[in-house]
Amino acid sequence: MSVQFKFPDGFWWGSATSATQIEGAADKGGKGKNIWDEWYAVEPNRFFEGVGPQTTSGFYDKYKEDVQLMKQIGHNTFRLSISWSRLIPGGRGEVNQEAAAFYNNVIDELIANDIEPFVNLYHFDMPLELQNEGGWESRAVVDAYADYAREAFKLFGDRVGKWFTFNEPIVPVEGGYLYDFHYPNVVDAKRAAQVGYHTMVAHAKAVEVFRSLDMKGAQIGIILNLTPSYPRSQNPADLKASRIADLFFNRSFLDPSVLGEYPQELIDILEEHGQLPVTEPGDGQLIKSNTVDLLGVNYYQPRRVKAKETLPNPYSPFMPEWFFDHYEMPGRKMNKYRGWEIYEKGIYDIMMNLKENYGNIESFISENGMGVQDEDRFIKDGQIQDDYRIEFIKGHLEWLHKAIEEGANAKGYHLWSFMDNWSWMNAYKNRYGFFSVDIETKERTPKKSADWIKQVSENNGF
Ligand code: BGP
Repeated sequence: MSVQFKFPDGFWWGSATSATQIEGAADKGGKGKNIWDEWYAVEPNRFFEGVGPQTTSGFYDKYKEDVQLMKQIGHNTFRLSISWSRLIPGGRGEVNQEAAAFYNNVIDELIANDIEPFVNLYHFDMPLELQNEGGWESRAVVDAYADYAREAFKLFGDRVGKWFTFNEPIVPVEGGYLYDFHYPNVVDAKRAAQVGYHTMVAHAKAVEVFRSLDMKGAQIGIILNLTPSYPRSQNPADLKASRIADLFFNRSFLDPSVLGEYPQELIDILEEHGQLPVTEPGDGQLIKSNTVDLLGVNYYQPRRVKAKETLPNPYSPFMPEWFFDHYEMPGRKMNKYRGWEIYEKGIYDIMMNLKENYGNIESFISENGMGVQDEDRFIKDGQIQDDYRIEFIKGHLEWLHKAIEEGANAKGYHLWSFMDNWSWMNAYKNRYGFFSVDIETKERTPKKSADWIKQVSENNGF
């Protein structure tokens, strides 16, 4: 078979998941409650078809089977997250030994099957008790997180070589404190800025703890969802709008975690509008001294931006949208199920930006994927024929390949996700997996893309 797009030796082929979305057993094994358990208990109707985080793919009970499936399709790497409220119920204090045993078993099972575990410490899942103390608005929670990270490093650090502090830290800021799609459903930009800032401090503290321990050459990183910002035109007002959107949604985490500093223009905007978060002496140095080794990039869609057509009402509460409007580019390609634009070249633009402006930091695509509704429609010969997903992945891999050829330091590609799973408010609406999962029986069935990725991993290209 001739391989047109060949990837570098040792390229990481795999997929990404998160604890809340795949484990299930939300009230088993001594797990404490997190904000998803609570929100579902309070407002079940906000979740698609009323399905909550108790109903997932059942990885807690089926991880051995899943590791075999990963192996069958050629994964050499796999991302999971640790559930903080499972490992340390309540968020502080004693480790739950049942949870430690569970994660030990999963990690050992992966390694025994030549799949390198990538372990993420936080994927949107604040323990409820800590949320009740103020969540990321509280400085004490930042310290609790650093203690939790220390426990995890000590428990699993002898075997895990790739660690991540956070997945998409901007999402809880947007969802929980700006746009009402995560608990605690606050809409307040100043509080959002505090949450974002404290998350960054928590991240830097965890990196500091990591570097104080003997981690046997392991790397530590962060996973950011980068949405390249494209202006409607090259006129100065559109360019400025696009630059500001980029500051808020990409550079607010990218710059401090990779370069050790917030962009001055972002600080100036927040200061001018009285939105700066509360800081403590020493924070700047902490962030500066604890930049990451490795960057995970989640890429789904770009952001298209134009200058505001009308000035914001000066009496309305401050929002990032004071500075830009979204723009629907005519003719853009869409994933109509998720309502997200598909723009494969975005992956190349991100990688070139990292190369040129972020010291060519070692990176990988830590999530990319296509959520589709009612995939059973596409069953033929007993298999979901998800050619659209194969095309989607190929399109992105081609641009990733080009970036690597031009010197980008990209080491791998993880699909979101290994199997269909519970996707927050959308629950089971959009399916993302290489494997479909029957919600009732938990039976896994490979889609056509599973067979395809096996070939790709074996050939290290396509
Ligand atoms: C990312 C998250 C994942 C996953 C994915 C798909 O933002 O890290 O947890 O859910 O998006 O998005 P959604 O589930 O909203 O369709």
